[in-house]
Amino acid sequence: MDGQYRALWLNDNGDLEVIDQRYLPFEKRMRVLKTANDACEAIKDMTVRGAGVIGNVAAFGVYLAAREFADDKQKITQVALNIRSARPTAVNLMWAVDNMLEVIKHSDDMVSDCKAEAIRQTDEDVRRTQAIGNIGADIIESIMAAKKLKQFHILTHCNAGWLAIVDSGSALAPIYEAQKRGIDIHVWVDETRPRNQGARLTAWELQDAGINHTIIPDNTGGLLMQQGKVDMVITGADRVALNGDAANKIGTYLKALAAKDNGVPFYIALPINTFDFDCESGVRDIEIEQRSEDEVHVMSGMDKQGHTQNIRITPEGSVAANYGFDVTPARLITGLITEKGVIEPNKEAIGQLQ
Ligand code: RUB
Repeated sequence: MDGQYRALWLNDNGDLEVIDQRYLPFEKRMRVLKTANDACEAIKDMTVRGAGVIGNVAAFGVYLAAREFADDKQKITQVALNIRSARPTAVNLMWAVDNMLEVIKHSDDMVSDCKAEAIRQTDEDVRRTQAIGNIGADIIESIMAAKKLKQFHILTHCNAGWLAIVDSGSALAPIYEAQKRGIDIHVWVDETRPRNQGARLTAWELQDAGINHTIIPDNTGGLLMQQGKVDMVITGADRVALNGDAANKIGTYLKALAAKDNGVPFYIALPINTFDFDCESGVRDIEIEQRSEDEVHVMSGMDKQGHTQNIRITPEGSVAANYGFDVTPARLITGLITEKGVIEPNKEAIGQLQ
């Protein structure tokens, strides 16, 4: 499993190597994860992020545990459960670890079986994102035909590209596919405070792919929608409940409200393993990660000398709140673009995917 557009791969020593996303877009630095604890820390400190990739790194983390603790099933299981709780909102993490635990339960050769299962899960994501790309690009084409557009303006929030899920992303997959089909596409990229996954990661991906894009402060989307400058909003998701409510990066909900008010289609793109079929109501039940307030107080960037600097942007002593995600109610979502087609955001349609 290698390839230009993967955020993780096994190196020649059988260790997991990942792109350290904390240094992008200024530096493409790799980090080698040799132990299960390395994998767990990489998820916690956001060396890797994005629901899909978090799940993949967790699966390989369990393989690394199998390599470390040989035949000690109990220890491997305990370490796996620790990885499972590294971040609370993205359900792909729990899905991936639960599948690994199932393999462990029935395995006589845990190293080889865990490795095979982690590779299988990751390769499966590649097929999922390709299908999402095709289905999403069909939607783009049909909106363009209906509105007789020559250029298509699409707004996205956070990063749901190949850095988030191998190897063409969820929300960005239709954009990559549209580019392949020769569609003239322009992307409004929400900066996505406080960690700026949009400004740093989505912009980096789109620039690398030669896709026309404009970075906008998070509060700009509503104005652009009022002015008719957005033809579609598309984001990824970290967990979608049985009733169609969708958790994604903080700020997504406000974009969905603005889209509804302005008649702009609002789509969520996700692989089936981002559904949480046990969660009846997303707004009521999805746990929202709260992160350190330092992420709000301190910004990092590159100075004129090319050195990464952290600077404080708030008064010393002020308190900050840092909710990582919000939940967009199903009633604001036009459709859920999955590898199995566009699903209506309601219990009847989602329940059939189980
Ligand atoms: C990432 C985020 C992304 C989804 C995309 O948040 O909200 O939109 O994870 O999911 P963070 P996918 O950067 O805090 O992990 O992996 O399916 O594209």
